[in-house]
Amino acid sequence: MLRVWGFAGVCIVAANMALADDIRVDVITDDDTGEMKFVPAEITIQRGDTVTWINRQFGVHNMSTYPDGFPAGATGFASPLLQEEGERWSHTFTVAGTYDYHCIPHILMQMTGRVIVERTSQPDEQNLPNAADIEAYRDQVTVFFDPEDFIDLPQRVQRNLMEGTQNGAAGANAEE
Ligand SMILES: [Cu+2]
Repeated sequence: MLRVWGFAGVCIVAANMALADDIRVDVITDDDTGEMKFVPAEITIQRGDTVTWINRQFGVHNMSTYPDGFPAGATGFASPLLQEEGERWSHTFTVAGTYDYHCIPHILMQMTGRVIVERTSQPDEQNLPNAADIEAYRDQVTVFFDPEDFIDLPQRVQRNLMEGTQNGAAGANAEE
């Protein structure tokens, strides 16, 4: 009887240790429904925390912030492609605010996620993409989509692909 108790105690300690600082988002390809998703799609963490995305089965995915999808003063991210089961990628968040990201190959399947670091951002606190941000994003998207097909992409993606139409800069274009 004592031995059984001792064994159970060890298991509980081990489980708690594994959970500490283990902030995980599963990258899911659901073969039954055809759904591709990040689970959980939204998480709230603290500054300094590291999030690890884990590909749960074979399937080509990545995690990229929209150029206007992270707080000004922070850096966005663009992970390499994950493919094999168990492949993972981590990012450490040091600036509070909202980080909206998506999987570039599955833009059309609305494979999106959000990380909130301590609190959500006000819209005017988000990064105002410059030409270099937009060019880098364009490079990511054109790996999977022809520029002539950009018109079919979700609005937020299109907005981020076009220089000079961002937030404050929109006024200049509105005069056309
Ligand atoms: Cu994907």
